[in-house]
Amino acid sequence: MNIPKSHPRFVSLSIREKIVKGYDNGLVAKEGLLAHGRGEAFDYLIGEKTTNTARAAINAAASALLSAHSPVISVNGNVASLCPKEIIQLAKITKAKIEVNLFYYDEHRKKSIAKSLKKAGAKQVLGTNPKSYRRISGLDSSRRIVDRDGIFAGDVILVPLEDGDRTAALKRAGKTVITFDLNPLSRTSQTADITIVDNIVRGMKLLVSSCKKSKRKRSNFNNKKALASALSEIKNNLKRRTSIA
Ligand code: PTJ
Repeated sequence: MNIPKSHPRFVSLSIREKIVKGYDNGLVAKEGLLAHGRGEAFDYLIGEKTTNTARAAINAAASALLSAHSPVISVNGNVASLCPKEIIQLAKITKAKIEVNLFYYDEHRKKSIAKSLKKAGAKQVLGTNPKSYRRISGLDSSRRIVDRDGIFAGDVILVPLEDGDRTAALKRAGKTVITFDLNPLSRTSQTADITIVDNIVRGMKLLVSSCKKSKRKRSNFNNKKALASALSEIKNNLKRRTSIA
């Protein structure tokens, strides 16, 4: 659909079109369309802009990625459709590996995602070679299958738009977990070490520029405090916009 730039919801509708295109191109799962709708609702609540709390989380994530020994960016269908360019830029700056890892398991979709990322400039995309498959213990979903040279061996893992089970399993495996999740109440948000409560479309761009500026410095980021602050930002935003809140 050709959305006129003058439309008041142009940005949100354009992002929606990216997901629909990703679905049409075989990258996004049907369920990914629903997940996107949930994200849209939370984006509305935070005011469709990057909050101060999200900026602090982005800077902490940049430090963690730059200090990592073996960072990995986990990519699913929604992420591949929404920000392919930024995934590749981030991987380059942080020397991170890119791995396709799906919740709704589908070998064909995995390969399509890897192909699309390579087309966008990725040199190597892990996660499609069965000989390299390893299992993360304590996880029943297909997300337990990871690449020996990627998530399995990694120490700092960026898992955007993730489900809570795997975040917990990755933590149990001793990894530092960074996520993008617009819902500060989700299990992933609550379980990760660093939760960026922002739309990945905005946040990934900022994460890339923060990595460009950042030095490897320790950050004393506290995720529980940041999530409480994200909820306050939602409350304050609602108060500003309504007289009944
Ligand atoms: O491609 P697959 O098979 O790996 O499936 C990917 C989805 C996203 C469908 C799968 O991981 C899933 O079902 O995720 P959930 O459990 O719905 O969680 C996705 C979370 O991401 C939700 O809390 C949404 O609010 C949030 N979210 C959705 N869109 C965005 C987002 N967060 C940041 N930016 C977005 N654009």
